[in-house]
Amino acid sequence: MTSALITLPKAELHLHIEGTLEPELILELAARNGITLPFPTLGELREQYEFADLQSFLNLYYANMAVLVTAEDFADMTRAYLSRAKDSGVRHAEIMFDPQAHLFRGVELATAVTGIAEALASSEAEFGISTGLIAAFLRDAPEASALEVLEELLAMGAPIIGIGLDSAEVGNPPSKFVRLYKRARAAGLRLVAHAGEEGPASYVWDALDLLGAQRIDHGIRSVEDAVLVKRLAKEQIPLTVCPLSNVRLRAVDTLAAHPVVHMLATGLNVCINSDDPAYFGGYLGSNFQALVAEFDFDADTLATLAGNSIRSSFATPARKSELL
Ligand code: ES4
Ligand code: ZN
Repeated sequence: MTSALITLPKAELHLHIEGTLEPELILELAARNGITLPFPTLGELREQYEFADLQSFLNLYYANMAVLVTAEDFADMTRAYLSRAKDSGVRHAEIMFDPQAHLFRGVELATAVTGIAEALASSEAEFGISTGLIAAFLRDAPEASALEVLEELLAMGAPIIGIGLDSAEVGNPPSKFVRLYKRARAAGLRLVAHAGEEGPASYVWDALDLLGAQRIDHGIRSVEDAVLVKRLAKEQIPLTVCPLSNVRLRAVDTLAAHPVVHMLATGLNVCINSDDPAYFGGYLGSNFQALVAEFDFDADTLATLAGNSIRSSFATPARKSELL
């Protein structure tokens, strides 16, 4: 990444903290916690990082979480991300975590929350990155589970700014989570949702109209519906696009075939994000670099993408104007 691209202030708005677990850290944490992994060497583990679709990635992503046991593990993972994000010129990060994925394997909510929150608390001082934490709910689990976990997060005073919806999209439409989003809205939380990654454009409509999502994670399949594109452009709904993720999970055939250029040309509010950077070939800088290499984006386009990320964030107005 050129120094001009690094110094351009950027916000990362679509990032799963569990997706930043690098293979080296996975092995280190496994050793620290006395856990035997199905792929015990770096070489064997790395061989697993070829994905046919979203589900094949999720299988490895959930399996690798087994090494996260103590609050310190969560804090170490989060600090490692912030350090790498800083190298990509990230100045503000809204970080998702999967509370249910930890609960379901017997790790208490408080362990995950305190560990992540501890690292985030020193992020501005240590890395110059302001942060927000978003609890993402598993759409392939029942809504009742999500509601229960949200109540628990609220009761413990977890420092979350919003909720999201992730995991296996197809067959788990936004309509399944109307009560969850209603409850989160009543609690004053911000609302985002994955939609239109592998799922159809109708899921994007439903995330907006049934859930009240303020931001759409991915949203790339929106381009299949011209009426939807018009609406997204008119309302400037932020779409957190993740180019390397889409290539690695085969949501697009090649980067050259990625709709990001078309999305920008139709006036959509697009920003660039790394999603699960330890799994998809790189952090925010690598995503920008890949776009520059493929599409030869000029300085104006890069400034638009970076500016969109800041404007679409939930940072305070003061922080936004500092970064714009
Ligand atoms: C995810 Cl790329 C992606 N899509 C849906 N859910 C996820 N959880 C973590 N990464
Ligand atoms: Zn995602």
